[in-house]
Amino acid sequence: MPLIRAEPFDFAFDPDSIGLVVIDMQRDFVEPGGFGASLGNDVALLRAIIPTTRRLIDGFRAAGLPVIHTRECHRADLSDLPPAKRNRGNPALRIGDPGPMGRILIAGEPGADIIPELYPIEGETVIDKPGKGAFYATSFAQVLAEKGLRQLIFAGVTTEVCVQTTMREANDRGYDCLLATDATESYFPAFKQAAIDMIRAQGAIVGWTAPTDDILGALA
Ligand code: TIU
Repeated sequence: MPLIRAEPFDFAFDPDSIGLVVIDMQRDFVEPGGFGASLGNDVALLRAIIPTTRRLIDGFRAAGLPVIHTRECHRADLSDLPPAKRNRGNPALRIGDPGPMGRILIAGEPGADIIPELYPIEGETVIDKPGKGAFYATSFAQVLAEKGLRQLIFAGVTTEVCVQTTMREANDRGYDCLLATDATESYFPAFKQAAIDMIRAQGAIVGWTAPTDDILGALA
């Protein structure tokens, strides 16, 4: 089996069962005026990973391997938005409120869509998810089974929230998970580093980590 040079040790993979999962690269998280900014965050930090994530996506596309995208968003009637989530904290705008990019984190609104730089191409699956994890209340597990995927490379935002939650969900379901360290970002650099450290600690207790160049090198 081919190997990705990774931490805490090399990641052996089967090209027939590996896919890329790009988490929540939505305008609402990486552009001003969206959900991330409404929580008081500096979105500029997240934009730095766009070129690397693009290279990773291009590498999977060139190798003919699946790319799956997720979007954190809710129905327009908010029926899948628990009050506990809507009311959390003291944001400038709550989920469902009108903002400069349409209603915050609502499916179909411009802000909830994936940024143009990383937009899915025809044939790529997009999973809309009401939670932080991609398995909760979605068809994600079914899509992975249909595609025969057992090994998942992760990119996207934010490292310690939706990315880590989804990796933990996947790990418990028996998937091998690897995080692309330079194609993920947090509003809090210390949290990104802590998430990376805790994912690969204890002999890859949640999964592996590797930079994009090492992932692409192994695919090629
Ligand atoms: N706030 C934050 O860091 N993240 C989220 O709310 N969602 C995702 O991580 N996608």
